[in-house]
This record gives sequence, C-alpha cells and structure tokens, in this order.
Amino acid sequence: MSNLEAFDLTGKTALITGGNTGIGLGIAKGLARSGAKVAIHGRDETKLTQACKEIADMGGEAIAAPFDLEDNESLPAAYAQVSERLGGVDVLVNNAGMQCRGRADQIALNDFNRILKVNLTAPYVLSQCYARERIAEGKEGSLILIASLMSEASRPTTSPYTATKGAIRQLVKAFAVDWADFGIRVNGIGPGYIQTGMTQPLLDKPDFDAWVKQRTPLGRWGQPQDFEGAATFLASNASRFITGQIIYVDGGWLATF
Ligand code: GCO
Repeated sequence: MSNLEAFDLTGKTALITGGNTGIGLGIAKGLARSGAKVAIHGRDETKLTQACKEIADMGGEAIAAPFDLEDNESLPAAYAQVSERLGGVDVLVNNAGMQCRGRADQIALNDFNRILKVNLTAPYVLSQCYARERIAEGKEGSLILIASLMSEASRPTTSPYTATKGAIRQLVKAFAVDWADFGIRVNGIGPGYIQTGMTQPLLDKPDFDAWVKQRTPLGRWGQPQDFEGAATFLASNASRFITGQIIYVDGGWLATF
C-alpha cells in the first residue's frame, strides 16, 4: 500500500475562510486536488465565482460561501448554513486575515477592533462551531489556523496584526488540548512573506522586495501554491498523531537571524 493514501481527502469536505484569493485559494486548491469538496468563503463575489471556477476547471468541487467575518454574532448561523450545504465540515481552515499598518501610537481604535474581529474573534467563534458539531456527531476532525511570522516576531507598523497572530499561535495549543479527547486535531500553518494581495504593496517597494529575498534563506517570496502540501498533510490522516503544532511555510525565515 502506498503511504500516499494517507494524504487522500476523497469524500471529505473543507471550509476555507478567505479561500477566494492568496494563501486561502492555494490551500483550497490543494485540498480539492487531494479529493476534498471545498466551501470557499470570501467577501468579494467576483473573486468567489472565479475561485470556484478555477477549482472546477482543475476537476475539483467547490461551492461559494459568502458571509461577513466581521459580524461575529452572525457566524454561528453562517457556519450552520455552509455545513448544511456541504453535508458537514470535516476540515476547517481559518485563513482569512486583515492587515492594518501604522505605528502603534497612530492606530485608530476602530481599526484595531476590526483586525481583532476578523483575525482572532472570527477564527475563535468558527472553531467553536466546528468543534461543537464534530463533538455532537462523535466525529474526529482537523482544524487549521493560519499563523504568521508575526506569531513569533514583529516588524514596525504591524502591532494589531502581530497581536492577533501571536494569539493565534497560542490558540492552536489551547484548542489542541481542549479538543484532543474528541479526536479533533488542531494545527497551524505559518506563512513567511508570500506574494498575495495583502503583501503586494510591500513587494512593489524595491527595497522591501530586496530585503525579503535577502532575509529568506530560500531567496524568494512564497507563492499560494507553496501551501498545498502543508494543508493537505495537516488536513489528512497523514498527520494523525500531530496536534498543537505550527508548520512554518516561510522559506527558512525563522531558521536564521
Ligand atoms: C507585513 C506583512 C506580514 C506578512 C505575513 C508574514 O506587513 O510585514 O503583511 O505581516 O503578511 O504575516 O508572515
């Protein structure tokens, strides 16, 4: 028997927040390529439609799941509706995140609170919905949260995002120990500098672009497709004895100073 069967997600379902673009779309394609039916959450209907078409064009199965992460109170109903349409959520990937750059003393309270709602409260509430459903149905599960280099360090002008990603690092552990008894594994994926809409303004700055390439041992920006393997691994039986860990897909960034 090939050990590749452990990575097979045929018959499984997955919900990826922010799955219509960037790293989330890379993850959605990876899970779909491994056989999962994916629900792609996003705010932009055009991007959602395009993302579902890309997955269909590669032979995968995807449904669009538009809902507002910032409206934290509406999330349990939104989650229940997606789960109903999918026939249950086997894997939840809390990927969606927002950035708000500015020196800490110049960040407006409503901007800070918005980052908190999207990057931390929404993953917390959606993870609760996921765990409640799996526990009620007596099903094991794999929950994935997207961390960041900012889960381990920071850089100037990123305090709200750094605060939320530091919390995500600890939430991976906290959820892992709360839900291990139910067979729900909880792990994180920590991106390095990846070429996405969020980082395009940085990549467009020649000095920042050069710094990232010099600071990253593998010498390049990451790409969304670089996440397909790590996501499939953590979503599948291949990682059956792994929980509470973060895999950094960072080109070696954290391996050096
Ligand atoms: C920034 C970037 C970073 C990356 C990513 C790195 O402003 O430095 O937005 O925060 O997006 O989080 O892991």
